[in-house]
Order: sequence, then structure tokens, then C-alpha cells
Amino acid sequence: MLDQEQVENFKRNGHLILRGLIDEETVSAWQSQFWDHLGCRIDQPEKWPEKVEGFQPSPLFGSMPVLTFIAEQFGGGNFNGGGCGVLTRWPDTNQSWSMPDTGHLDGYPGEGCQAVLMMGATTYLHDVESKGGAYVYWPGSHDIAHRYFRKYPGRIEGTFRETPEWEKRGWGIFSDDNNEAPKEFVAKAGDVILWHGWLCHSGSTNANSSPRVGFFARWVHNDDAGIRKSIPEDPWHHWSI
Ligand SMILES: O=C(O)CCC(=O)C(=O)O
Ligand SMILES: [Fe+2]
Repeated sequence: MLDQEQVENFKRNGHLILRGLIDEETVSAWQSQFWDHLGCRIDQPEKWPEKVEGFQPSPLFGSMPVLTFIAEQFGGGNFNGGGCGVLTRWPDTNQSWSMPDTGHLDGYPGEGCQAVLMMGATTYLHDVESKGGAYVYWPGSHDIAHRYFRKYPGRIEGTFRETPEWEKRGWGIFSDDNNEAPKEFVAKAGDVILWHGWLCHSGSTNANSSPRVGFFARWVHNDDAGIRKSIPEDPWHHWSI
């Protein structure tokens, strides 16, 4: 159960960092499972495969009680999801590192809207330092998306990508006017960032020598079709916080 101060932080900033949320035994079990799956070790870069396919950690990140309790607390039983996407960013020392210019909102990978994302959670299998392929986010940008969809409710379906403004600014429509500069989620293995589904975010280049293995859990609303029909004035209308 997160306390009032944590909840207020999440609401204000669109994210909340929970250091050490995943216990060390679980992280260490995940590390063994991951490298066993690949048939190599972290100190054998010559054997690292290009792609990581078919790996799922046990226990599944987004289905761990500590996360399902938070989803329950935040969604009042209306958030559905969890699971675990695994996204590995191998070191790419040929590229110079720079902060991404823009990000994206999940839920819009192709045409239209797959589902309105309510909440995401990300953790790392190994520590990630600056420039090491961190998850990058625009603090507080969930408010920009809320204001945007209040103004143009129909565009929740993804048609914001069919506007002249999009031609000029792309995903910058959700981050250019943010009060704060983007930040890297620099973290130890097992630290978790909880993020609002409308927090503008991006991957980033891994210019360090350690692989960035990210675990992603996502929750949508049980009535996804229903919540798309209108955008409430209160940004927390569909939440129980
Ligand atoms: O790799 C990352 O840190 C971000 C990935 C991402 O945004 C996504 O998979 O939707
Ligand atoms: Fe994303």
C-alpha cells in the first residue's frame, strides 16, 4: 500500500520511483533465468545474441503481489494487466549518446489506438547508469496529454497523428511544452518506476558496456471502450486515488 505522500507525488509528477521494490532474491533469480535462457553470461559479450526472444521471468514482474496491490489501489479494481514485456538494449558504443528529443505514449504503436494505457511499471535486471539505455521520461507530461485530449477528445483514437501540428512537431505535442526537461531512469536492478499511461517517454541509446534489460508491465482499464467515449475534466476520474 502506497502512502498519501507517494500517491500525491505520483499524481503531481505522473510517475513514482520505488527504490528496491523488488527483493534481491527475486532479482538474482531473474538474472540466472535470463542468462540461462540465452546460454551465455553477462561477462561474455562475444556470445550475446542480437535478439532476446521468448524470455519471461518467473515470478512474472507485473503479476507480483507488490505490483498487483498497487494496481488495485490505484485503479480500485478496474485496472487489468500486469504481465511482463522484456526489452533489451545491448551496448552500442558506435553511437554517441544524446537525450531523445521526443518520446511517445504507449497504446499507439500502429494506426489508431490499441488501448488507452492507464499505468506502466518498469524495472531493470541489472543496474543502469546514465547513458546506459535508460527509460527516459518527461516528468509531469501526463498533464499535457490530459489537456490535449480534453481539447480534442476524438483524437484519443490516435488521429492526433493526422494533424498539421503533428507534421511539424510529432510526439513533441506531448512534451515540447513540458515544464521539466526529460530525465533518465537511472536505477539499480529491482528499483521500479511507476508511470501514468500518458507520461511521455522514450527508450534511449545504450552507450555503456552493460546491457540494459528492461521489464515492462502495463495496465489498461476494464472498460477501455467506455473510457474513450469522453475525457473527464478530473484527470483522476477513472482512478481511485
Ligand atoms: O526501452 C525503453 O526504455 C522504453 C520502451 C518503450 O517505451 C516501450 O516499449 O513502449
Ligand atoms: Fe513506450
